[in-house]
Amino acid sequence: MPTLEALNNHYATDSITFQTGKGGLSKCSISHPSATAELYLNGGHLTHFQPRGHRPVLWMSSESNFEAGKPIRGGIPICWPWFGQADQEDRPQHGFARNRTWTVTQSEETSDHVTLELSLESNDETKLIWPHSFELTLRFKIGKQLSIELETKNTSKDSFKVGTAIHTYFNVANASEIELSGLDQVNYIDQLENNVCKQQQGKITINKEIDRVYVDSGHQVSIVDRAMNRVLKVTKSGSQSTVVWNPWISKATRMADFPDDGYKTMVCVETANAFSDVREIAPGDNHLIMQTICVE
Ligand code: TA6
Repeated sequence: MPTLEALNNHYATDSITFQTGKGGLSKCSISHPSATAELYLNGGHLTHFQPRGHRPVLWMSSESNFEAGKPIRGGIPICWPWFGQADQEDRPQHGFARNRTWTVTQSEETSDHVTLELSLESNDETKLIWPHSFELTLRFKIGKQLSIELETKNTSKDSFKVGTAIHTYFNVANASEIELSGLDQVNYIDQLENNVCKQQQGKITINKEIDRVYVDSGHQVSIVDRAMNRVLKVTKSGSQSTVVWNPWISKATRMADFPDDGYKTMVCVETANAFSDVREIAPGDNHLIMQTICVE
């Protein structure tokens, strides 16, 4: 694990610095004329994004763990190489990429944005959890808008299948007052009703727990937040499944790293390769999945 001095010598710019963050974890702080942001190397986890002149775009839990090897609650967890429960008891939900320390490989600054690239490669430890060789590259482009790209390269001799979610927690004024548009008439799997398949009728509103995987959908999703006087536009590529989640009251109280009233000010809209949208990657091939967030 490189020291902060080494990270700053190699990758600091006028707007990018590396510091000790919460829990003593290494973090990258970005303060650019176009936006501010924060990213923890634990999980390659973006915990803050705020374009100049706007309120923070990402929701963060005040009760989150900040401990190496544990997922951070809020921001943008990277769920990989599976979405949801693993097929084996002793494997972590949503894969292990969000629990590993990533390596910074590139940084760049221009007048309108900064880019940061991190990597995660297979090793003996990861192979005990998931017996494949891989190279993951995570690219952030941070400016007036935010894009997150995850590239999976199969460096094995055999094909493998990956499930993924760019599991973004959005900050909203009041979850019960927002509307999500863009998924009208799209089929979804309701994870709260034994994964029964339903069809979305009109805009999505939230007044109870919601946990849905919209399938066969490359659509843009707009989070209309009138109370905050903004629309968050979520577009994507490399994904045909979109997850929408809010734990609401009882699930929020059951999560130790989630404040009891946290459900009121967040909604997850996740760009995924989930369920039938998992991707098979042949030896030497790669798969790119990307989410872009614009604030209007
Ligand atoms: O966002 C969909 C989901 O699979 C929900 O079912 C909920 O479990 C959420 O992810 C959070 O999962 P986590 O493992 O981060 O607690």
